[in-house]
Amino acid sequence: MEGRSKSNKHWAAAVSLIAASVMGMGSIQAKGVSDADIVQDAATANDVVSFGMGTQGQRYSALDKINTESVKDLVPVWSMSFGGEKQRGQESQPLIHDGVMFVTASYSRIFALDVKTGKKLWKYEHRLPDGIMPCCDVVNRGAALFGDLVIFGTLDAQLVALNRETGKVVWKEKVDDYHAGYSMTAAPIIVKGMVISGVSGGEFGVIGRVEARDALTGKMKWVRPVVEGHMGYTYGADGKAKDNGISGTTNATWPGDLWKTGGAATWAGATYDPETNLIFAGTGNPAPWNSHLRPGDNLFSSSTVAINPENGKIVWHYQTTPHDGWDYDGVNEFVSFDYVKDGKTIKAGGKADRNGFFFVLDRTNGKLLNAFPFVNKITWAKSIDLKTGRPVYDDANRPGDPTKGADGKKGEVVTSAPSFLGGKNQQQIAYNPKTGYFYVPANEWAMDIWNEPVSYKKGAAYLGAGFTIKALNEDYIGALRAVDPVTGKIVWENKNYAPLWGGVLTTAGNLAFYGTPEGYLKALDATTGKEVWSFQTGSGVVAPPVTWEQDGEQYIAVVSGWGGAVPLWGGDVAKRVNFLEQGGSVWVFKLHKS
Ligand SMILES: [Ca+2]
Ligand SMILES: [Ca+2]
Repeated sequence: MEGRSKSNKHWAAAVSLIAASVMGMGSIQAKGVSDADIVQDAATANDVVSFGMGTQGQRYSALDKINTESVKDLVPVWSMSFGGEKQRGQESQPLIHDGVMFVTASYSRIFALDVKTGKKLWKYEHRLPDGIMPCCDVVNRGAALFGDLVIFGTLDAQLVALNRETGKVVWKEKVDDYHAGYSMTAAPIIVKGMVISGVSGGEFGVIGRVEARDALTGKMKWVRPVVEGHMGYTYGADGKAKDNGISGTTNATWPGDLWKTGGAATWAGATYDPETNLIFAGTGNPAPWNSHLRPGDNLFSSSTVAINPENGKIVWHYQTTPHDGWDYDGVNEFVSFDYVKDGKTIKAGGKADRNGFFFVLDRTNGKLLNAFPFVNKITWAKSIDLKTGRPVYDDANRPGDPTKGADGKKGEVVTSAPSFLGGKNQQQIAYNPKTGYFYVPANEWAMDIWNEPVSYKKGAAYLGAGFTIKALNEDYIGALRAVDPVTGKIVWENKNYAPLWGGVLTTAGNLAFYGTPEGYLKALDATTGKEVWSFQTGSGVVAPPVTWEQDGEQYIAVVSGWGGAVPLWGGDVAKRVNFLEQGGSVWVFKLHKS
């Protein structure tokens, strides 16, 4: 009887959806990717319709046909080149829906490919103007799907929505002025029919913010700046902006006018937790880098900010590096998970911060539950005080004030670890609920850093700092680490010569997949860290792998193409890895026998 009544209910729901679409009522939910598809993405194996393989960002799949035993039979099915002379860093996560892969590439390109054959269905190349100013290579991290649209951000700070079947532009919105240093590299996410996006440009004194637009039309719903002092807005049907409250309290944590060019770029986008109905956006460094110009915490820079999607207001924030002086952007993804301690389950989130500490927060209120180092060397702080939630600074290790230097132009040089490229940077962590571990692509490196005088000039680098990055060890920089969020212990590690720059995928098959700049896609035993499979993709992997099921078979896909921030900013490390070759392709794998 129960089965009968269930199917009746499904039938009724289907009829009402058809009716709604026939009558032009309701949204486009009956066709293409719906809000429900996105909210359930982590639980549905036959598609990947969100960045993070679920908006909570766990990058976990319950698929286990590919496992520690069978993975030896994993072979390539096809590979497709992004072509052209435009290679450079490929940091994109593919999306999979209805047998089609949507994958972005360097220079604001996107491809639609048949997932079983790699056949190109369409390609869109955004026309980029001269004079774009991406700080850290011409990368893109992925698209969002909603209804019949595929939506992505471009290097000239636009959002573009294409018809997923034809690749034709449906809407295009300018987000901001690329002449002022704005660009977009993050994958947008979809929350309740809205496309949620951030901005890049923290090295140019932009204003970090989170925007929500109607995903079907591109029209603004709200904007929330993440630099204290700036007004947020909501937008009515007429498109007119309405004041929605200032973020924070003007000048409470910023001196003078510095908040007007305060940085905190939201360049890595956001995650969304349907259980608490909160958007978690990471924010970048306060601008400029020279911290002596801006005494105070400089909210909401270098933080995780929780935003209510219904009204665009900040519900809580947690600042991982108050008064940052090292370019420790707090943009790294905040991943929702169940934190089980002393028999109690807490709705928590985990974040492997650029500053070298792993933070566990109560995701309902932002309270600190645990914090511990996930790299071997941290110089800027001695620890994170679990009572106050604040770092215990080592004041001697803050780069000096240039006005106190011998010539008034260069502050005291300090050696800081991690380097500003971070204990972890854009390469995404994964959480496996079966092992209870987070998998963190970590890097061990330091930098000599010093401060210099600087003033804001539109479109010019706004750092007030000089630096050089160096390795800490001869034999490795990168290390994939399994960390236990409860004990704060590194359970195992697998070292890598070059710095790791690609995200992680973990599965119920007890595997952790990740790529290396040396070109390998690897699978490790998720419990022990032992390598069980690897494949050479022909160029460095700096992107996160995904998995899904197609016609009963489990597939893995990853993008290959060395680049990103390391070759551009890496100093001694860039020289050390200058043997790595560029590329630009996507690889798809499955078991050759099942
Ligand atoms: Ca799915
Ligand atoms: Ca930065």
